Amino acid sequence: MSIDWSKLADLIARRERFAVTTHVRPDGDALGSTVGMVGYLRQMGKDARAIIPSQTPPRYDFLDPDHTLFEHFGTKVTPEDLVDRDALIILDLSSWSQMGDVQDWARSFPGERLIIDHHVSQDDMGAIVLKDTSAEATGALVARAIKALGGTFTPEIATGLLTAILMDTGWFHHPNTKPETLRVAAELVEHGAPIDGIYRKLFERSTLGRIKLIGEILSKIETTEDGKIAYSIVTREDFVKTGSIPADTEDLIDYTVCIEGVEVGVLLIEQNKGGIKLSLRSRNGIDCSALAGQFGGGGHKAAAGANLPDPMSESLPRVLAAVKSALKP
Ligand SMILES: [Mn+2]
Repeated sequence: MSIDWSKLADLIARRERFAVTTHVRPDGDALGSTVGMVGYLRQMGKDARAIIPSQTPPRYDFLDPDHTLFEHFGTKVTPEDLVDRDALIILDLSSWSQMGDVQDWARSFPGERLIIDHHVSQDDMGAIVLKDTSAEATGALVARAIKALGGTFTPEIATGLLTAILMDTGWFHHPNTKPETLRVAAELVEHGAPIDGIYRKLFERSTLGRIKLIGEILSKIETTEDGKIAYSIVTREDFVKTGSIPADTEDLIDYTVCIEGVEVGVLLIEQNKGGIKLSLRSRNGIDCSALAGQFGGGGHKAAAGANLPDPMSESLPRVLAAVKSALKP
């Protein structure tokens, strides 16, 4: 699938003051693609601001070393501060619910909206939609857009976009990794993205709390259905006991599918505000996006998630029942 980027070029030509936003609990692709898009808009002489709906996880602070780029909606920036924006670019999401606290402002935004995304699930968000569900990362789409429109990869832009691609491909081991992924990554490295530095920043700066949280999750993993389903849970008590925070759970779902024979991995995380964050991973073709959809969530075929309103005691059996029926031929 290749996207016609002229709609993005037209929007950039028509508008001057951009807000770029992404999803709640932003990951490497969300933040990295935001760095790339804001960098490109500024390169085009535009006024561009990065509006992030949740606090930036500390492990990604290298993407904004001076703390001048990411503006946290609700604390650092309010809707009143954004009345001059005339275009909104939405990255790495296609459903209102993924916008968190930004949702109300974005819904009533009077200017033009444009979405760049690779997720399957989709709401009608009244936007120009530039989507490729076969793309490995939104950051890869932003990289292709910048190339197509004749922009330049600065070291900052290259670092953001490479981080996006690395995280959404699992550092090139997920099946979404294609020859083209490696080519664009090589180009980003040539333009100053430090792949070794990015690795150290992301994976060799764990807090003791996160490492202890990994221990909790591993010690609680169970399998069922002849080892085809592996699941674990994180309770609020686990955060307190280990000294970790909810952002420390990123990627820990991956341990569930490390076990031989597991086809679906499930992780349920109690949220501080109440309710449960569900993460799903699959091997052998089970559709996680459809499974998450049963709970009002979405995502990709091999990786998806949802927010569940009910407590662990009700949510866990309900999710496991849904996964079991998805396994049935
Ligand atoms: Mn993504």
